[in-house]
Amino acid sequence: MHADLLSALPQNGRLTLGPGAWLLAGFASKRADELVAEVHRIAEAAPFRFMTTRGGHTMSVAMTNCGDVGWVTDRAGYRYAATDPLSGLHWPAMPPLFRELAKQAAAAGGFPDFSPDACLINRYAPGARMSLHQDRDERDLDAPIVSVSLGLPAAFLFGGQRRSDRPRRVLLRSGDVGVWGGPSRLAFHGIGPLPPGSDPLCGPYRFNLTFRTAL
Ligand code: MD6
Ligand code: FE
Repeated sequence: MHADLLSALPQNGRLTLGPGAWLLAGFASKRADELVAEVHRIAEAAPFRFMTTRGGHTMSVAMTNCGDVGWVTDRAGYRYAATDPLSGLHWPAMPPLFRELAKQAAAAGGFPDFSPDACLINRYAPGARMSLHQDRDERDLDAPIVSVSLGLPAAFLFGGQRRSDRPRRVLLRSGDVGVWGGPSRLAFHGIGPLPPGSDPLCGPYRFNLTFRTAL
């Protein structure tokens, strides 16, 4: 692991990443096994797949979705879609546990009225990464994003409002939950290449659930 990672965060502590952006350490730990079981159930109906960007680049992170709409990308660009382009069927429903956890985390981060309609599920294998980006495909940018990490640890890169702002690095561990809104809602962020490892719950993977109000 890189020496500059902030890894001294106490279990159940909270770290302020920026104005309106919090990391709640271990917030989801107690339910992690149930969350992972739900991920596997969702992936039976809507399998993980490697999507393509508008520029024709295949992403290294495999993705699926649950909820009323799901985030998709292909040669036409990024958007939210009510159906899975692989099957033409609606995305699997958001499990009640997902919704409850996301609402509780948002409330703990100061956003008491969060009502997510979309959950993007990312699966990282060793070497998979997500380059710096902003989440700006949602209609209501006043709503926060809640992000749940499961499985192998990864380096979260948290930058500023400009792509050129040098990001800080924070270690995301299984059970950590990010709550992210207000002035930080459009901050650039990404995930560094996943180091190899074996997690008792997720084996060779890291899963990330990001809850949004998209519609
Ligand atoms: C990930 N997360 O953790 C990717 N976006 O795998 C994100 O891109 C993200 O964690 C917005 C807010 C929180 C996030
Ligand atoms: Fe993001």
